[in-house]
Amino acid sequence: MFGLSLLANTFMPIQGTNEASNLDAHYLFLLISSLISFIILIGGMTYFIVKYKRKSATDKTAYITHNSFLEFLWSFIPFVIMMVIFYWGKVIYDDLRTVPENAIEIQVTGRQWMWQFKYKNGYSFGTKPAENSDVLRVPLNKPVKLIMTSGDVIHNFYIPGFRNKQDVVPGKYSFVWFKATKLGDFQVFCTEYCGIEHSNMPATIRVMPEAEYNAWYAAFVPPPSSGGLADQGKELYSSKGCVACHSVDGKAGVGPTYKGLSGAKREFADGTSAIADENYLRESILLSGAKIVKGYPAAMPIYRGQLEDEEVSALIDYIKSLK
Ligand code: HEC
Ligand SMILES: [Cu+2]
Repeated sequence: MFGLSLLANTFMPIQGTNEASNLDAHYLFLLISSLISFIILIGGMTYFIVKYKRKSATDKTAYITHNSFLEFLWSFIPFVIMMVIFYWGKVIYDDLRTVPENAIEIQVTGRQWMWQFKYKNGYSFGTKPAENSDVLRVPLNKPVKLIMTSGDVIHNFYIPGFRNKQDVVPGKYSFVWFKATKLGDFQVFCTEYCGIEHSNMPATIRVMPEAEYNAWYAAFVPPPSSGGLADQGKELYSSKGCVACHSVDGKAGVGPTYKGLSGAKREFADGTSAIADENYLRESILLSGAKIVKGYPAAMPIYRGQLEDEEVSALIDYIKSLK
């Protein structure tokens, strides 16, 4: 496997994560096994065409109907190869979809035609020069989770160096996670055609030594008026009236408490249940009627159209901070 990934590294973009090396090895295995099958198949066919060409009108070939052993072999061997490819792919896929617990979370919003990033400490920037343009700083060897949504159409967040790619869809959250294993700058592309300036919305991810990153992160002090993401959420919790029905200390009010809500299993009046992840919280806030928590009245107002995307993200971050 290691040899394969090393070989791939000679003609593929630099491998910035372990996942990138694993994916490359898998890709090369696919490529080489296809190539070998191709040579055996086409080579064999050509050989037989020449060897058993009908040489005269009376020339007759042997009357052969089948060969069970050969037929078994050419079914079973490809089957085994396919299962190896499948299982190997599943292991890599599971890895890409399972975010480590301690991942640093950063909010990402795709817009026509730029990316906006927001850190937990409240630091935010866009990729267009006009508005405080910056690079996305991340520490080396630490898992990072990007929680992504779109302010308009579907975009796609692709980091070739990490082999990580995910649609960014308006109205819901999607994510990518990575643990960068190489220092340096990595390019991000939008890979979902999103309008006339589609090719003009790149971003850069800068992988820094951990200490350097931590110093940079700690140096940012949010203006007193805004605070970090969760602080903004806390502010909205009062100003938007959530406080009237939701407690943050575990006591039930008109609605359930926020304490311990994030990640918990929720049961609904119609007998179904779900885990309170970001998409669930978002739906609960914007379209409260969609799922009614068991034991509570359908009393929550609909906030769709009342809250900006950024405000929803801040509220969710606040709820997540209430362990
Ligand atoms: C008038 C009272 C009321 C207000 C105001 C209100 N809610 Fe609710 N909320 C409820 C009730 C009742 C439920 C449970 C029934 C349901 O699921 O709709 C609920 C459910 C929720 C849930 C799902 C909770 C769970 O345990 O699964 C979330 C998240 C939520 N509200 C967020 C908010 C936010 C954020 C605001 C402010 C922007 C807000 N609510 C304002 C009454 C309210
Ligand atoms: Cu785009």
